[in-house]
Amino acid sequence: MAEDCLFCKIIAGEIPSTKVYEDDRVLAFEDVSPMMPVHTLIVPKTHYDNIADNIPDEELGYLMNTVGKVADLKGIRESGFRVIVNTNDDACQSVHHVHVHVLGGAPMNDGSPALNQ
Ligand code: DGP
Repeated sequence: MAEDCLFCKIIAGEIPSTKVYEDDRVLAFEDVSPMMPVHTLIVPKTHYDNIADNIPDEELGYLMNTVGKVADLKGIRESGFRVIVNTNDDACQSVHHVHVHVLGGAPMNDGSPALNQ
């Protein structure tokens, strides 16, 4: 657990969240400020600052494979969804614990706020 990391505190249950999926390696929970009808975040329980933080291949693969589980749980596998991993300042990463945004539940295009947020 990294000191002063918001998502580490959510993982530890110190800050409440609306859980979508959890196992021993990852937690998926609803974004507090949803940009789409479905907006779920997936985090590894181990702290990494961002996707370029030398995450072991197996761990990163597990994180990304959780996307499909979340899509099923949220009912958006067939309709479609977008996955975003903001990284550092130019991409407006605000929480420096790697997280995958899963966005869906309505049609998107290339000008979607989900890409321009
Ligand atoms: P990013 O900009 O990629 O770092 O996204 C961080 C997301 O985290 C942002 O969409 C809002 C969400 N968020 C921030 N604080 C909280 C919180 O306390 N609880 C939950 N559920 N989500 C949060």
